[in-house]
Amino acid sequence: MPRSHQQLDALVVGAGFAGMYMLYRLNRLGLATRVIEKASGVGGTWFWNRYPGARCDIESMQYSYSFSHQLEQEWEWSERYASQKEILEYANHVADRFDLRKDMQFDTEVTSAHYSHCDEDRGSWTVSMENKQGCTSTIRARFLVMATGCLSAPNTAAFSGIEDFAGPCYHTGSWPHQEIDFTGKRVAIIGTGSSGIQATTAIARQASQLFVFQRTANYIVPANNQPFRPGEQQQIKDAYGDLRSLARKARNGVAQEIVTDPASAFTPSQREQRYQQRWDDGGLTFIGVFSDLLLDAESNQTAADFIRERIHEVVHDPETAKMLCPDSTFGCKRLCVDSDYYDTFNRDSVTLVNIKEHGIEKICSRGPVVNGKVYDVDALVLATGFDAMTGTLKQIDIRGRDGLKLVDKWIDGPTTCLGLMVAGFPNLFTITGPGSPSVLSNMLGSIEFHVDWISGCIEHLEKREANRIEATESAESLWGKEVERVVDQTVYRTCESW
Ligand code: NA7
Repeated sequence: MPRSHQQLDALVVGAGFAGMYMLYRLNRLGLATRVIEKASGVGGTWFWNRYPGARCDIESMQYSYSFSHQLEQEWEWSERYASQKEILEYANHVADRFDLRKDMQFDTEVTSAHYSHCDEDRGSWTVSMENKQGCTSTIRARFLVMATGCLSAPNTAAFSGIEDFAGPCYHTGSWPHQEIDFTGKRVAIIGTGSSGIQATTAIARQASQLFVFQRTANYIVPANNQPFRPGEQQQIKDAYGDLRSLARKARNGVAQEIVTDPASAFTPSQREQRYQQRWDDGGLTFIGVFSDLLLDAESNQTAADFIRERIHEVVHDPETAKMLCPDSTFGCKRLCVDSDYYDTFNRDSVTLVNIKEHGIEKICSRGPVVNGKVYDVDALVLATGFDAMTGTLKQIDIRGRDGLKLVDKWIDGPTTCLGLMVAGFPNLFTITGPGSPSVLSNMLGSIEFHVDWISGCIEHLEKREANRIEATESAESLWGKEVERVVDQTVYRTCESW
Protein backbone atom coordinates (compact mmCIF):
# COMPACT_ATOMS: atom_id res chain seq x y z
CA MET A 1 0.00 0.00 0.00
CA PRO A 2 1.30 3.49 -0.77
CA ARG A 3 2.44 5.59 2.19
CA SER A 4 1.63 9.24 2.38
CA HIS A 5 3.53 11.84 4.42
CA GLN A 6 2.07 15.03 5.79
CA GLN A 7 3.50 17.77 7.95
CA LEU A 8 1.28 19.29 10.65
CA ASP A 9 1.74 21.55 13.63
CA ALA A 10 -0.06 19.20 15.98
CA LEU A 11 -1.50 15.73 15.95
CA VAL A 12 -4.06 14.62 18.53
CA VAL A 13 -4.76 10.95 19.15
CA GLY A 14 -8.36 10.28 20.18
CA ALA A 15 -11.70 12.00 19.48
CA GLY A 16 -13.28 11.68 22.89
CA PHE A 17 -14.05 14.71 25.04
CA ALA A 18 -10.33 15.41 25.53
CA GLY A 19 -9.42 15.18 21.83
CA MET A 20 -12.39 17.27 20.71
CA TYR A 21 -11.66 20.14 23.09
CA MET A 22 -7.93 19.97 22.31
CA LEU A 23 -8.72 20.32 18.60
CA TYR A 24 -11.02 23.26 19.30
CA ARG A 25 -8.28 25.07 21.21
CA LEU A 26 -5.50 24.32 18.71
CA ASN A 27 -7.75 25.47 15.85
CA ARG A 28 -8.23 28.75 17.66
CA LEU A 29 -4.46 29.12 17.83
CA GLY A 30 -4.41 28.71 14.06
CA LEU A 31 -2.32 25.54 14.16
CA ALA A 32 -2.66 22.91 11.44
CA THR A 33 -4.03 20.04 13.51
CA ARG A 34 -5.47 16.60 12.82
CA VAL A 35 -7.24 14.20 15.19
CA ILE A 36 -6.75 10.48 14.56
CA GLU A 37 -9.42 8.18 15.99
CA LYS A 38 -9.70 4.40 15.95
CA ALA A 39 -13.49 4.41 16.21
CA SER A 40 -15.84 5.42 13.41
CA GLY A 41 -17.14 8.39 15.42
CA VAL A 42 -16.49 10.81 18.26
CA GLY A 43 -17.22 10.15 21.94
CA GLY A 44 -14.28 8.04 23.14
CA THR A 45 -15.31 5.91 26.08
CA TRP A 46 -18.98 6.70 25.36
CA PHE A 47 -18.60 5.38 21.82
CA TRP A 48 -17.45 1.98 23.07
CA ASN A 49 -19.25 1.46 26.40
CA ARG A 50 -22.74 0.68 25.10
CA TYR A 51 -23.64 -2.02 27.60
CA PRO A 52 -27.20 -2.09 29.00
CA GLY A 53 -27.60 0.44 31.79
CA ALA A 54 -24.47 2.45 30.86
CA ARG A 55 -24.80 5.85 32.48
CA CYS A 56 -22.49 8.53 33.84
CA ASP A 57 -22.07 8.70 37.62
CA ILE A 58 -21.40 12.45 37.56
CA GLU A 59 -24.47 14.67 37.18
CA SER A 60 -25.12 15.71 33.58
CA MET A 61 -25.06 19.44 34.33
CA GLN A 62 -21.49 18.95 35.53
CA TYR A 63 -20.35 16.19 33.16
CA SER A 64 -20.40 18.68 30.31
CA TYR A 65 -18.05 21.27 28.82
CA SER A 66 -17.86 24.68 30.46
CA PHE A 67 -15.69 26.39 27.83
CA SER A 68 -18.62 27.70 25.79
CA HIS A 69 -21.37 29.67 27.49
CA GLN A 70 -23.64 29.23 24.46
CA LEU A 71 -23.13 25.47 24.43
CA GLU A 72 -23.94 25.04 28.10
CA GLN A 73 -27.03 27.20 27.73
CA GLU A 74 -28.41 25.59 24.57
CA TRP A 75 -27.93 21.89 25.35
CA GLU A 76 -30.83 20.24 27.21
CA TRP A 77 -30.18 17.18 29.36
CA SER A 78 -33.15 14.99 30.07
CA GLU A 79 -32.10 13.43 33.38
CA ARG A 80 -29.98 14.19 36.41
CA TYR A 81 -27.47 11.52 35.27
CA ALA A 82 -27.15 11.14 31.50
CA SER A 83 -27.31 7.77 29.77
CA GLN A 84 -24.54 6.64 27.40
CA LYS A 85 -26.83 7.34 24.44
CA GLU A 86 -27.48 10.93 25.48
CA ILE A 87 -23.80 11.63 26.22
CA LEU A 88 -22.88 10.31 22.78
CA GLU A 89 -25.52 12.59 21.22
CA TYR A 90 -23.97 15.51 23.12
CA ALA A 91 -20.47 14.60 21.85
CA ASN A 92 -21.79 14.51 18.27
CA HIS A 93 -23.55 17.84 18.78
CA VAL A 94 -20.28 19.42 19.98
CA ALA A 95 -18.37 18.02 16.98
CA ASP A 96 -20.95 19.52 14.58
CA ARG A 97 -21.47 22.78 16.40
CA PHE A 98 -17.77 23.65 16.40
CA ASP A 99 -17.15 22.15 12.95
CA LEU A 100 -14.55 19.74 14.30
CA ARG A 101 -15.07 16.80 11.93
CA LYS A 102 -13.20 18.43 9.05
CA ASP A 103 -9.95 17.89 10.99
CA MET A 104 -10.76 14.36 12.17
CA GLN A 105 -9.79 11.05 10.64
CA PHE A 106 -11.83 8.08 11.86
CA ASP A 107 -11.36 4.31 11.58
CA THR A 108 -7.63 4.82 11.87
CA GLU A 109 -5.39 3.36 14.54
CA VAL A 110 -2.11 4.97 15.53
CA THR A 111 0.53 2.26 15.74
CA SER A 112 3.72 4.16 16.50
CA ALA A 113 5.03 7.63 17.29
CA HIS A 114 8.76 8.32 17.10
CA TYR A 115 10.47 11.55 18.04
CA SER A 116 13.46 12.82 16.11
CA HIS A 117 15.32 16.10 15.98
CA CYS A 118 17.36 17.62 13.23
CA ASP A 119 19.20 19.92 15.60
CA GLU A 120 19.14 20.70 19.33
CA ASP A 121 16.01 22.80 19.10
CA ARG A 122 13.96 21.47 16.24
CA GLY A 123 12.24 18.18 16.68
CA SER A 124 9.12 16.49 15.45
CA TRP A 125 7.06 13.38 15.88
CA THR A 126 6.61 10.87 13.09
CA VAL A 127 3.33 9.14 13.68
CA SER A 128 2.38 5.96 11.80
CA MET A 129 -1.16 4.73 11.47
CA GLU A 130 -3.27 2.12 9.76
CA ASN A 131 -6.84 2.48 8.60
CA LYS A 132 -9.59 -0.15 8.51
CA GLN A 133 -8.63 -1.17 4.98
CA GLY A 134 -5.07 -1.86 6.07
CA CYS A 135 -3.60 1.24 4.38
CA THR A 136 -0.72 2.72 6.32
CA SER A 137 0.27 6.37 6.40
CA THR A 138 2.60 8.67 8.27
CA ILE A 139 2.15 12.18 9.58
CA ARG A 140 4.85 14.44 10.97
CA ALA A 141 3.86 16.90 13.66
CA ARG A 142 5.73 19.23 15.98
CA PHE A 143 3.38 18.54 18.86
CA LEU A 144 1.78 15.22 19.72
CA VAL A 145 -1.14 15.15 22.15
CA MET A 146 -2.34 11.82 23.49
CA ALA A 147 -6.06 12.16 24.21
CA THR A 148 -6.36 8.40 24.39
CA GLY A 149 -8.45 8.21 27.58
CA CYS A 150 -7.74 6.54 30.90
CA LEU A 151 -10.11 3.60 30.50
CA SER A 152 -9.92 2.65 26.85
CA ALA A 153 -8.08 -0.67 26.67
CA PRO A 154 -10.54 -3.37 27.90
CA ASN A 155 -9.15 -5.86 30.39
CA THR A 156 -10.34 -9.12 28.91
CA ALA A 157 -8.87 -11.05 31.91
CA ALA A 158 -7.28 -14.19 30.52
CA PHE A 159 -9.80 -16.75 31.79
CA SER A 160 -8.58 -20.15 30.77
CA GLY A 161 -10.87 -21.97 28.35
CA ILE A 162 -12.88 -18.86 27.42
CA GLU A 163 -12.57 -19.75 23.73
CA ASP A 164 -14.47 -23.00 24.48
CA PHE A 165 -17.59 -21.18 25.69
CA ALA A 166 -20.47 -22.14 23.37
CA GLY A 167 -22.47 -18.89 23.66
CA PRO A 168 -21.70 -15.24 22.93
CA CYS A 169 -19.24 -13.37 25.15
CA TYR A 170 -19.37 -9.59 25.52
CA HIS A 171 -17.09 -7.08 27.24
CA THR A 172 -18.80 -4.00 28.70
CA GLY A 173 -16.01 -1.77 27.35
CA SER A 174 -16.39 -2.88 23.71
CA TRP A 175 -20.10 -3.65 23.48
CA PRO A 176 -21.73 -4.35 20.08
CA HIS A 177 -23.58 -1.46 18.46
CA GLN A 178 -26.80 -3.38 18.06
CA GLU A 179 -29.02 -4.00 21.08
CA ILE A 180 -28.47 -7.38 22.72
CA ASP A 181 -31.69 -8.95 23.96
CA PHE A 182 -31.19 -11.18 27.01
CA THR A 183 -34.89 -11.98 27.40
CA GLY A 184 -35.31 -15.54 28.62
CA LYS A 185 -31.55 -16.12 28.61
CA ARG A 186 -29.32 -17.45 31.37
CA VAL A 187 -26.47 -14.96 31.79
CA ALA A 188 -23.22 -14.84 33.76
CA ILE A 189 -21.62 -11.49 34.54
CA ILE A 190 -18.08 -11.29 35.92
CA GLY A 191 -17.06 -8.09 37.69
CA THR A 192 -18.83 -5.75 40.09
CA GLY A 193 -17.23 -2.35 39.41
CA SER A 194 -19.21 0.60 38.02
CA SER A 195 -19.89 -1.15 34.70
CA GLY A 196 -20.78 -4.49 36.31
CA ILE A 197 -23.30 -3.02 38.74
CA GLN A 198 -25.05 -0.98 36.04
CA ALA A 199 -25.18 -3.92 33.63
CA THR A 200 -26.39 -6.27 36.38
CA THR A 201 -29.38 -4.08 37.18
CA ALA A 202 -30.35 -3.74 33.51
CA ILE A 203 -29.74 -7.35 32.44
CA ALA A 204 -31.62 -8.71 35.48
CA ARG A 205 -34.79 -7.11 34.09
CA GLN A 206 -34.56 -9.40 31.04
CA ALA A 207 -32.64 -12.55 31.89
CA SER A 208 -34.39 -15.68 33.09
CA GLN A 209 -31.38 -16.31 35.31
CA LEU A 210 -28.44 -14.10 36.16
CA PHE A 211 -25.30 -15.17 38.00
CA VAL A 212 -23.19 -12.27 39.28
CA PHE A 213 -19.58 -13.27 39.99
CA GLN A 214 -18.12 -10.98 42.64
CA ARG A 215 -14.46 -10.94 43.67
CA THR A 216 -14.56 -7.72 45.69
CA ALA A 217 -17.68 -6.07 47.09
CA ASN A 218 -17.84 -2.33 46.40
CA TYR A 219 -19.36 0.57 48.27
CA ILE A 220 -22.33 1.73 46.22
CA VAL A 221 -24.43 4.80 46.92
CA PRO A 222 -27.80 5.52 45.30
CA ALA A 223 -27.88 7.87 42.33
CA ASN A 224 -31.39 9.10 42.95
CA ASN A 225 -31.59 9.61 39.20
CA GLN A 226 -34.68 11.32 37.82
CA PRO A 227 -35.85 13.45 34.90
CA PHE A 228 -35.45 17.18 35.37
CA ARG A 229 -38.60 18.88 36.62
CA PRO A 230 -39.94 21.72 34.45
CA GLY A 231 -37.79 24.81 35.02
CA GLU A 232 -35.22 22.98 37.16
CA GLN A 233 -32.54 22.86 34.47
CA GLN A 234 -32.97 26.52 33.57
CA GLN A 235 -32.56 27.43 37.21
CA ILE A 236 -29.18 25.65 37.26
CA LYS A 237 -28.20 27.30 33.97
CA ASP A 238 -29.03 30.75 35.33
CA ALA A 239 -26.30 30.27 37.95
CA TYR A 240 -24.00 28.01 35.90
CA GLY A 241 -20.89 30.07 36.67
CA ASP A 242 -21.35 29.54 40.42
CA LEU A 243 -21.83 25.79 39.96
CA ARG A 244 -18.68 25.49 37.85
CA SER A 245 -16.54 27.45 40.27
CA LEU A 246 -17.81 25.39 43.22
CA ALA A 247 -16.90 22.23 41.28
CA ARG A 248 -13.39 23.54 40.57
CA LYS A 249 -12.82 24.07 44.29
CA ALA A 250 -13.94 20.56 45.27
CA ARG A 251 -11.38 17.79 45.61
CA ASN A 252 -13.12 15.56 43.07
CA GLY A 253 -14.30 18.35 40.78
CA VAL A 254 -17.95 17.80 41.72
CA ALA A 255 -19.84 20.80 43.11
CA GLN A 256 -20.80 20.32 46.73
CA GLU A 257 -20.90 22.07 50.04
CA ILE A 258 -17.31 21.91 51.32
CA VAL A 259 -17.55 20.52 54.85
CA THR A 260 -14.73 21.38 57.24
CA ASP A 261 -15.98 19.44 60.30
CA PRO A 262 -14.69 15.92 61.04
CA ALA A 263 -17.11 13.07 61.77
CA SER A 264 -16.02 13.12 65.42
CA ALA A 265 -17.48 16.64 65.84
CA PHE A 266 -20.97 15.13 65.78
CA THR A 267 -22.93 12.76 68.01
CA PRO A 268 -23.78 9.35 66.49
CA SER A 269 -27.35 10.45 65.79
CA GLN A 270 -26.25 13.73 64.17
CA ARG A 271 -23.82 11.74 62.01
CA GLU A 272 -26.54 9.31 61.04
CA GLN A 273 -28.78 12.21 60.04
CA ARG A 274 -26.08 13.75 57.84
CA TYR A 275 -25.25 10.45 56.19
CA GLN A 276 -28.95 9.81 55.56
CA GLN A 277 -29.39 13.23 54.00
CA ARG A 278 -26.56 12.71 51.48
CA TRP A 279 -27.73 9.11 50.89
CA ASP A 280 -31.21 10.39 50.03
CA ASP A 281 -29.80 13.20 47.85
CA GLY A 282 -27.80 10.57 45.99
CA GLY A 283 -24.44 10.60 44.23
CA LEU A 284 -20.73 10.95 44.87
CA THR A 285 -21.03 13.87 47.29
CA PHE A 286 -21.68 11.22 49.96
CA ILE A 287 -17.92 10.93 50.34
CA GLY A 288 -17.61 14.62 51.31
CA VAL A 289 -20.11 14.56 54.15
CA PHE A 290 -17.33 14.97 56.72
CA SER A 291 -13.87 16.42 56.28
CA ASP A 292 -11.91 13.41 57.50
CA LEU A 293 -13.50 10.27 56.03
CA LEU A 294 -10.36 9.63 54.00
CA LEU A 295 -7.98 10.67 56.76
CA ASP A 296 -9.21 9.07 59.96
CA ALA A 297 -9.81 5.32 60.30
CA GLU A 298 -12.52 5.72 62.95
CA SER A 299 -14.44 8.28 60.91
CA ASN A 300 -14.09 6.08 57.86
CA GLN A 301 -15.57 3.19 59.81
CA THR A 302 -18.72 5.21 60.55
CA ALA A 303 -19.37 5.71 56.82
CA ALA A 304 -18.64 2.04 56.06
CA ASP A 305 -21.03 0.94 58.84
CA PHE A 306 -23.77 3.24 57.56
CA ILE A 307 -23.60 1.71 54.08
CA ARG A 308 -23.44 -1.88 55.38
CA GLU A 309 -26.58 -1.22 57.44
CA ARG A 310 -28.38 0.06 54.32
CA ILE A 311 -27.38 -3.11 52.43
CA HIS A 312 -28.80 -5.33 55.19
CA GLU A 313 -31.97 -3.23 55.18
CA VAL A 314 -32.54 -3.66 51.44
CA VAL A 315 -31.36 -7.21 50.68
CA HIS A 316 -33.75 -9.85 52.05
CA ASP A 317 -31.39 -12.85 52.14
CA PRO A 318 -28.94 -12.25 55.03
CA GLU A 319 -26.19 -14.38 53.42
CA THR A 320 -26.36 -12.42 50.17
CA ALA A 321 -26.44 -9.14 52.10
CA LYS A 322 -23.33 -10.20 53.99
CA MET A 323 -21.51 -11.02 50.76
CA LEU A 324 -22.45 -7.63 49.32
CA CYS A 325 -20.99 -5.80 52.32
CA PRO A 326 -17.51 -4.48 51.51
CA ASP A 327 -14.80 -5.14 54.09
CA SER A 328 -12.36 -2.61 52.62
CA THR A 329 -11.68 0.98 53.62
CA PHE A 330 -14.54 3.19 52.47
CA GLY A 331 -13.55 5.48 49.58
CA CYS A 332 -10.22 3.75 48.99
CA LYS A 333 -11.55 2.45 45.68
CA ARG A 334 -13.70 4.78 43.58
CA LEU A 335 -17.20 4.90 45.01
CA CYS A 336 -19.89 3.39 42.74
CA VAL A 337 -23.25 5.04 42.08
CA ASP A 338 -26.34 3.24 40.86
CA SER A 339 -30.07 2.75 41.06
CA ASP A 340 -31.58 -0.41 42.54
CA TYR A 341 -28.40 -2.55 42.46
CA TYR A 342 -28.86 -4.02 45.93
CA ASP A 343 -32.58 -4.52 45.38
CA THR A 344 -31.78 -6.54 42.24
CA PHE A 345 -30.59 -9.35 44.51
CA ASN A 346 -34.13 -9.75 45.86
CA ARG A 347 -35.17 -11.17 42.50
CA ASP A 348 -35.46 -14.98 42.53
CA SER A 349 -33.68 -15.03 39.16
CA VAL A 350 -30.50 -13.32 40.43
CA THR A 351 -27.72 -15.16 42.28
CA LEU A 352 -24.56 -13.64 43.73
CA VAL A 353 -21.56 -15.97 43.44
CA ASN A 354 -18.65 -15.16 45.72
CA ILE A 355 -15.36 -15.81 43.93
CA LYS A 356 -13.13 -14.06 46.42
CA GLU A 357 -11.62 -17.30 47.68
CA HIS A 358 -11.44 -19.51 44.60
CA GLY A 359 -11.66 -17.11 41.65
CA ILE A 360 -12.95 -18.26 38.28
CA GLU A 361 -11.29 -21.66 37.83
CA LYS A 362 -11.94 -21.68 34.09
CA ILE A 363 -14.65 -21.13 31.52
CA CYS A 364 -15.96 -24.30 29.88
CA SER A 365 -18.37 -24.67 26.95
CA ARG A 366 -21.33 -24.41 29.37
CA GLY A 367 -20.15 -21.40 31.42
CA PRO A 368 -17.88 -20.32 34.30
CA VAL A 369 -16.51 -22.95 36.67
CA VAL A 370 -15.93 -21.98 40.32
CA ASN A 371 -14.55 -24.42 42.87
CA GLY A 372 -15.55 -27.36 40.66
CA LYS A 373 -19.12 -26.14 40.08
CA VAL A 374 -20.25 -25.32 36.52
CA TYR A 375 -22.67 -22.42 36.09
CA ASP A 376 -24.70 -23.21 32.96
CA VAL A 377 -25.41 -20.07 30.95
CA ASP A 378 -26.33 -18.95 27.43
CA ALA A 379 -24.28 -15.74 27.44
CA LEU A 380 -21.24 -14.37 29.22
CA VAL A 381 -20.65 -10.71 30.12
CA LEU A 382 -17.18 -9.59 31.14
CA ALA A 383 -17.40 -6.43 33.24
CA THR A 384 -13.74 -6.80 34.12
CA GLY A 385 -12.72 -3.21 33.56
CA PHE A 386 -9.71 -1.83 31.77
CA ASP A 387 -5.96 -1.84 31.52
CA ALA A 388 -6.36 1.52 33.15
CA MET A 389 -4.32 4.70 32.71
CA THR A 390 -1.35 3.29 30.80
CA GLY A 391 -2.98 0.52 28.70
CA THR A 392 -3.70 2.52 25.55
CA LEU A 393 -0.43 4.44 25.64
CA LYS A 394 1.58 1.24 25.99
CA GLN A 395 -0.18 -0.34 23.01
CA ILE A 396 1.37 2.33 20.78
CA ASP A 397 5.10 2.09 20.06
CA ILE A 398 6.06 5.49 21.48
CA ARG A 399 9.75 6.43 21.36
CA GLY A 400 11.17 9.69 22.62
CA ARG A 401 14.57 11.30 22.53
CA ASP A 402 17.43 8.95 21.53
CA GLY A 403 14.92 6.19 20.81
CA LEU A 404 13.80 5.87 24.46
CA LYS A 405 10.73 3.62 24.51
CA LEU A 406 7.82 4.70 26.72
CA VAL A 407 7.27 1.07 27.80
CA ASP A 408 10.90 0.91 28.97
CA LYS A 409 10.71 4.26 30.73
CA TRP A 410 7.61 2.99 32.55
CA ILE A 411 8.89 -0.51 33.25
CA ASP A 412 8.55 0.06 37.02
CA GLY A 413 5.35 2.08 36.70
CA PRO A 414 4.48 5.37 35.03
CA THR A 415 6.30 8.56 35.97
CA THR A 416 5.05 11.86 34.61
CA CYS A 417 5.04 15.55 35.31
CA LEU A 418 1.51 15.98 36.72
CA GLY A 419 0.11 13.53 34.19
CA LEU A 420 0.83 16.09 31.46
CA MET A 421 4.33 15.38 30.16
CA VAL A 422 7.05 12.75 30.39
CA ALA A 423 10.77 13.47 30.68
CA GLY A 424 12.60 12.17 27.60
CA PHE A 425 9.57 12.78 25.36
CA PRO A 426 9.76 16.35 24.09
CA ASN A 427 6.61 18.01 22.74
CA LEU A 428 4.48 15.05 23.82
CA PHE A 429 1.49 15.84 26.02
CA THR A 430 -0.91 13.48 27.75
CA ILE A 431 -4.39 14.68 28.70
CA THR A 432 -5.39 13.39 32.16
CA GLY A 433 -2.40 11.05 31.99
CA PRO A 434 -1.11 8.77 34.75
CA GLY A 435 -0.41 10.71 37.93
CA SER A 436 -3.21 13.22 37.42
CA PRO A 437 -6.58 13.04 39.25
CA SER A 438 -8.26 11.71 36.05
CA VAL A 439 -10.97 9.15 36.87
CA LEU A 440 -10.93 10.03 40.56
CA SER A 441 -12.40 13.37 39.51
CA ASN A 442 -15.07 14.75 37.23
CA MET A 443 -13.30 13.89 33.96
CA LEU A 444 -14.77 16.79 32.00
CA GLY A 445 -13.37 19.32 34.46
CA SER A 446 -9.97 17.63 34.54
CA ILE A 447 -9.89 17.45 30.74
CA GLU A 448 -10.65 21.14 30.40
CA PHE A 449 -7.95 22.01 32.91
CA HIS A 450 -5.30 19.95 31.07
CA VAL A 451 -6.31 21.10 27.60
CA ASP A 452 -6.25 24.74 28.69
CA TRP A 453 -2.78 24.23 30.14
CA ILE A 454 -1.45 22.44 27.04
CA SER A 455 -2.85 24.99 24.61
CA GLY A 456 -1.55 27.81 26.84
CA CYS A 457 1.85 26.17 26.85
CA ILE A 458 1.92 25.76 23.05
CA GLU A 459 0.75 29.34 22.58
CA HIS A 460 3.54 30.47 24.88
CA LEU A 461 6.10 28.51 22.84
CA GLU A 462 4.78 29.90 19.57
CA LYS A 463 4.98 33.48 20.83
CA ARG A 464 8.60 32.98 21.78
CA GLU A 465 9.36 31.07 18.60
CA ALA A 466 10.55 28.22 20.77
CA ASN A 467 10.24 24.78 19.26
CA ARG A 468 10.64 22.35 22.05
CA ILE A 469 9.40 21.68 25.55
CA GLU A 470 10.14 18.73 27.78
CA ALA A 471 9.51 17.91 31.42
CA THR A 472 12.64 17.47 33.48
CA GLU A 473 13.25 14.29 35.48
CA SER A 474 12.97 16.33 38.68
CA ALA A 475 9.59 17.70 37.58
CA GLU A 476 8.32 14.10 37.59
CA SER A 477 8.75 13.74 41.33
CA LEU A 478 7.04 16.95 42.38
CA TRP A 479 4.21 16.82 44.83
CA GLY A 480 1.94 19.08 46.87
CA LYS A 481 2.93 22.75 46.83
CA GLU A 482 5.57 22.08 44.23
CA VAL A 483 2.82 21.29 41.79
CA GLU A 484 1.64 24.88 41.67
CA ARG A 485 5.18 26.09 41.16
CA VAL A 486 5.73 23.71 38.30
CA VAL A 487 2.54 24.73 36.57
CA ASP A 488 3.25 28.42 37.01
CA GLN A 489 6.95 28.55 36.46
CA THR A 490 9.18 25.57 35.92
CA VAL A 491 7.82 24.19 32.69
CA TYR A 492 7.31 27.61 31.19
CA ARG A 493 10.71 28.71 32.39
CA THR A 494 12.19 25.61 30.81
CA CYS A 495 10.69 26.51 27.49
CA GLU A 496 11.77 30.11 27.80
CA SER A 497 15.35 28.98 28.11
CA TRP A 498 15.20 27.44 24.65
P1 NA7 B 1 -13.52 -1.68 37.36
O1 NA7 B 1 -14.05 -0.68 38.31
O2 NA7 B 1 -12.05 -1.84 37.22
O3 NA7 B 1 -14.17 -3.10 37.76
C1 NA7 B 1 -13.71 -4.31 37.22
C2 NA7 B 1 -14.36 -5.45 37.95
O4 NA7 B 1 -13.95 -6.69 37.37
C3 NA7 B 1 -13.99 -5.52 39.43
O5 NA7 B 1 -15.10 -5.94 40.15
C4 NA7 B 1 -12.89 -6.58 39.42
O6 NA7 B 1 -12.74 -7.23 40.65
C5 NA7 B 1 -13.42 -7.54 38.38
N1 NA7 B 1 -12.39 -8.39 37.80
C6 NA7 B 1 -11.32 -8.01 37.05
N2 NA7 B 1 -10.58 -9.08 36.71
C7 NA7 B 1 -11.19 -10.15 37.26
C8 NA7 B 1 -10.90 -11.54 37.27
N3 NA7 B 1 -9.84 -12.03 36.65
N4 NA7 B 1 -11.74 -12.35 37.94
C9 NA7 B 1 -12.82 -11.85 38.56
N5 NA7 B 1 -13.16 -10.55 38.60
C10 NA7 B 1 -12.35 -9.71 37.95
O7 NA7 B 1 -14.07 -1.40 35.88
P2 NA7 B 1 -15.48 -0.86 35.44
O8 NA7 B 1 -15.56 -1.02 33.97
O9 NA7 B 1 -16.56 -1.46 36.25
O10 NA7 B 1 -15.46 0.66 35.83
C11 NA7 B 1 -14.46 1.50 35.28
C12 NA7 B 1 -14.71 2.93 35.59
O11 NA7 B 1 -15.90 3.35 34.95
C13 NA7 B 1 -14.90 3.33 37.00
O12 NA7 B 1 -13.74 3.54 37.72
C14 NA7 B 1 -15.64 4.64 36.84
O13 NA7 B 1 -14.73 5.66 36.57
C15 NA7 B 1 -16.49 4.43 35.68
P3 NA7 B 1 -11.69 -6.63 41.76
O14 NA7 B 1 -12.35 -5.40 42.29
O15 NA7 B 1 -10.42 -6.35 41.01
O16 NA7 B 1 -11.55 -7.72 42.75
